[in-house]
Amino acid sequence: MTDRIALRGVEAFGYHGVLADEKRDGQPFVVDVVMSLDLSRASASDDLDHTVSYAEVAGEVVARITGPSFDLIERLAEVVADDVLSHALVEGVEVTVHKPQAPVGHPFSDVAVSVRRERGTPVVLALGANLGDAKATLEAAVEAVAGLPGIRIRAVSALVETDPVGGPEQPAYLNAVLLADSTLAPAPLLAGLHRIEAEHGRTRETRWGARTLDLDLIQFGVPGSSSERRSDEPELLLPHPRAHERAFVLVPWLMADADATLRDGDLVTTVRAALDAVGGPDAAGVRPGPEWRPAW
Ligand code: A4P
Ligand code: MG
Repeated sequence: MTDRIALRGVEAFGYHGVLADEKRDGQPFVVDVVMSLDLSRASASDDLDHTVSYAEVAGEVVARITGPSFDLIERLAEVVADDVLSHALVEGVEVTVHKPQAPVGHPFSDVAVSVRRERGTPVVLALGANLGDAKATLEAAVEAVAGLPGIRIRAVSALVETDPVGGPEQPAYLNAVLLADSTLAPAPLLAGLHRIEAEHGRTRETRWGARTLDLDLIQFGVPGSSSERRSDEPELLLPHPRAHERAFVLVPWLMADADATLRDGDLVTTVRAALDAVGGPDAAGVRPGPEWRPAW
C-alpha cells in the first residue's frame, strides 16, 4: 500500500518513565504517526467517511500520552499503534514516540523509539468445549489467543450451546467464533492454538470425542482474494473442511460478522447462505448459551 497519512509532532504532557520523579513531575512527549491505507476511494469521493480523520487520531494519541503511565516509551508506541490499527481502513502504521527531556544524563537533542505494525490477514477461529468448566475455559482461551504475538482480535461471538455432532455419546458443547487479524502464517498460528489447547488439558483419545478445549482454524484470509490461504495438508486443512456444514460454527460466525463469506469447494458464498442450507439461525441442536465476558 503506497498511500499514506502522516501526522507528526503531536505533543502533550505525560507521566511515562521508569524513574519515580518522571512519574511524579511528568514531561512532554511528542508522537509521529504514519498510516498506510488505500486513499483511492476518499480521493474520488471527497468524503471524510472514506478515510481516517487525522484529528481523531491526534485526539487518541493525546489521550494515550496524558493517560495511565507506562515505564517505557516502547509500550506507549505499541498502544498508540494498536489504537491506530483499530481504524478499519488502516493497513499498517509506524509510530515514533519522542521524549526530548528524558533523563539521559548528558547533553542530547532527542530520543525516540519507532514501532511498525501491520494489520495482518483476517482469520476465523472456532472454539469449542464440553468437559470441565467450559465457559471459564473458553474465556481463558480468548485471553490466551489475544496473547499470541501477531494476533489482534477483532470480534468474538456470543456463546452457543450445541448438541454434539459425531463421535461417542458426550455432553453438550459450548461453542463460539473469534475473528482476528494475524501476522502469523497459518502453521505457527495453528501451533499456537495447539499449545493453548494443551495448557487447558486437551487430550486426543477419540476423534470427535469430548474435549476440554478445541481451537480450530476455520479460514485464513478473505475467500476468493489474494489473502486467502488454501491447504490440503492433513495437519492443516484450509479452509476447515467441515465448517461450512456445521451449525455450531456457522451460527456464532454469523453473530460475529453478519457479512462473513466462506469457501465451499470452488464456490465462495456467504455464511448466511451456508447456514440457511443447514437450518438457519435456529438450526436444530444450537441454542443460546450462557452470558460470557471474553476479554482481550
Ligand atoms: N487439522 C487440520 N486442519 C486443521 C484446522 N484447519 N484447524 C488437524 C485445526 N486443526 C486442523 O484435530 C485433529 C487434527 O486436525 C489435528 O492434528 C490438526 O493438526 P483435533 O483438534 O485433534 O481433533 P478434532 O477436533 O476431534 O478433529 P476435527 O477433525 O478438527 O474435528 P471437527 O470436525 O472440528 O469436530 N459438536 C459440537 N456440538 N461442537 C463442537 O465443537 N466439535 C467436533 C470436532 C465434533 N463435534 C462437535 C464439535
Ligand atoms: Mg480441532
